Amino acid sequence: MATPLEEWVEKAAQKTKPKQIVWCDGSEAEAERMVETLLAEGRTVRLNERTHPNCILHRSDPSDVARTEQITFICSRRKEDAGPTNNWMAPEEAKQKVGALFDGAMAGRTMYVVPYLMGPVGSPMTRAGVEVTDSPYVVISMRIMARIGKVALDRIDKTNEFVPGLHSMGDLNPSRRYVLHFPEEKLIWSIGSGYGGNALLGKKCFALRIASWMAREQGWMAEHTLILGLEDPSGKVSYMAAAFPSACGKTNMAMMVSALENVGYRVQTLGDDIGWMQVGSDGYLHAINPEAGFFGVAPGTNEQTNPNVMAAIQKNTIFTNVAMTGSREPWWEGMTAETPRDLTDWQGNKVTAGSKGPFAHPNSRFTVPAPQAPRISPKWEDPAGVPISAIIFGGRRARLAPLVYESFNWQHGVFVGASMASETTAAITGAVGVTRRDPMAMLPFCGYHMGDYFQHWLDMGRAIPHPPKIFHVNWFRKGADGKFLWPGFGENVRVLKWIVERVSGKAHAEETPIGFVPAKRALTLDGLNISAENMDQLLRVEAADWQKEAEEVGTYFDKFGDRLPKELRAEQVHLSERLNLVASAKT
Ligand code: OXD
Ligand code: MN
Repeated sequence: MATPLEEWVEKAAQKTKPKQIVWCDGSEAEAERMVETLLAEGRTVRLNERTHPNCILHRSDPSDVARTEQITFICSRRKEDAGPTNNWMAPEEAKQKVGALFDGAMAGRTMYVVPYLMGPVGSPMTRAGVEVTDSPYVVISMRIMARIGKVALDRIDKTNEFVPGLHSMGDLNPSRRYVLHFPEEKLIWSIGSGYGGNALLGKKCFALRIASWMAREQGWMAEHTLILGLEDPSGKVSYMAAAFPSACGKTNMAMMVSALENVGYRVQTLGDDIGWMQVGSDGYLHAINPEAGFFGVAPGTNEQTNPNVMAAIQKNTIFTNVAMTGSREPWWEGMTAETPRDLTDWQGNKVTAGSKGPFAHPNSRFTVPAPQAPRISPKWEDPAGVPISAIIFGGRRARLAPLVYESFNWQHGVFVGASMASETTAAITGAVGVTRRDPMAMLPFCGYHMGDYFQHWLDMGRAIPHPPKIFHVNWFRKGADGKFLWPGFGENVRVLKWIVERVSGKAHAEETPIGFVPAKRALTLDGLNISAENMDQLLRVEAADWQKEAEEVGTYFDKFGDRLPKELRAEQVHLSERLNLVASAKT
């Protein structure tokens, strides 16, 4: 008798009509065959075997270079369950409309069946998925980003539980491109794109949108967070999860080379994009990284900003849409001060004297196995996960937010996350510096009504006997001269040190209307050349600016109607009141 998995694959094949079906085992030999296929297709080249062994460069279709939020839908039965922050399509309509595009979509192509695990083998937090796809690029990318093949099949055979995902490149026409999630069925359909976040269905589609829905049903959390450990001089490691919007430096922070290494503070990497968290038997919130690799943005990455990732991507790495030097090495803007001569751009064209950059696509990527990170934590695959002491929210705020502040308690911390915002960069939209609210960095990834998501956070707080403390950081505050006040990167460890010392009750802080900021001299600044004036500006809380912010947050919250938890409205009102008190004390 056919298993549920075999039946589902059979049905997918009847619809898409591939010429053959290949079940993937995840082996090296299989990956090599996929690479050969890609090379023959002409959009992929091998890189320099001596400097970059087992590395390839894949050039995607020029219309298919980024995650596309406009064509991403939550197809819940009731529209209100998708909420005001998601696109919604009725499940029957979606099945009809997009089902028609899948009809015969794989004719003449091979259908690859990729069973995969999100999470370490043997962890109770791990979940299984199966992606069928007609893209060999997707197969080899999934092989890095998830645990694929026999380990996953073994688990599915035992449990018959898996999240099915149907993917086809379709005809790559943007007007026939859709990424659909059916949360009640726990099903994903994606057609018309081969790009990471749209096509590697284990990542954003499963591990965030579908998983966030599952997590609410099952009492856990699926979040857009990096996970890192900070080792102190005694060897004790404290673990933290940090949620920042895309392009705010999660990969750099997760792989940071600490500026305080010489005094015994080292950063260990566990994950750079997604954290699944559950209350452990010890009463702490435990996190696993469901992924097995890093799919990072290449431009701007260099020996100064992220030496660890530069070391990691020397072998076994898939580069997508980067430029290539004359000696077949990958290159992107920001890697070196000078643009190399004899460069080929991300579309495969020779760069000539008149060519205009950027030569690597601004969203070009590396896909690298996590164990290649030089400081990968010995616990990164621990089935029990790691206990989280601090959750950190953050964004890009040129003016408003101090370098770091601590929320008063869990409920206030949820308010801090819910009201989080980041200024857009030129790379994201035309309008630079526009503040976009991005609650918990989940705006494009929460698979259900955001008001219910806030409620789930509040409920989780009550369910965790030893909840993490919640902080907010801002590496991007600027002075009057328009320059960043804080050097960032490896120096950020100074802030992490303060956070850990707050958790253990050792560090001093000053109470402000928005939360606790470091007291004078509470941050370790030894060896850092920064003026007292800059430090003052970095930690300043301007009541008038924050009053405006509180009002804007109030208006933003109106969007969630009666699904906004009343506790969050109360937090917003209390913030205004505290700010008023400070203002009236001054006059
Ligand atoms: C990502 C994103 O690719 O958040 O991780 O867009
Ligand atoms: Mn991300």
